[in-house]
Amino acid sequence: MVKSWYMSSIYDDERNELHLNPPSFVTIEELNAKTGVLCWKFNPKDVDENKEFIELKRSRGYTYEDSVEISPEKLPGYHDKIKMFFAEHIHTDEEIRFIEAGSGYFDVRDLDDKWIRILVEAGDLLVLPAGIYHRFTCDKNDYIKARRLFIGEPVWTPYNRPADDMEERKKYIDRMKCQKA
Ligand code: KMT
Ligand code: NI
Repeated sequence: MVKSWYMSSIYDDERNELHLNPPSFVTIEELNAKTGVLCWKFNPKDVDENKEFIELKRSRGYTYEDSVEISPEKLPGYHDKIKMFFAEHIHTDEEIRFIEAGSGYFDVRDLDDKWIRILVEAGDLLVLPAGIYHRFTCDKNDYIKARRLFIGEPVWTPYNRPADDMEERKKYIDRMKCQKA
């Protein structure tokens, strides 16, 4: 299962773990309550035969999927893309990633605007809700292979912060505040 923790805001290399001192871990239940992020674990070797995975895709409407490999050798335009991934942004739809191999960090903001770092590894399925501020970076191993899932025709457009006036951002905030109350 994913590990997550509050991040230090002082760093020179985003590929480090960047714990606070002392570290402040976040359980997956806390992560969901604070941000709406969802996660599951599946064996990447037989995920397509896994009834739970199949049912999850069906019930959440994940009809589209493709696969991306991120490493300096495998991804054309790696340096520019990595910069884009790490710029804080939102999407108008869920960002759904199933990690097939390798590892990396998704950083998400909680409602107090603090960064929570999520380490994803092979077998993790992560769903970032529409409208959540987030970013992605490889870790020191510089390699991740992920399946991208989507509800219907995929839209990957990132809207860099500030995007507070966007409808999906407002809806996300309302939803999270409701859940908290
Ligand atoms: C994204 O949208 O940030 C990406 O697709 C890259 C990360 S996938 C592990
Ligand atoms: Ni994104």
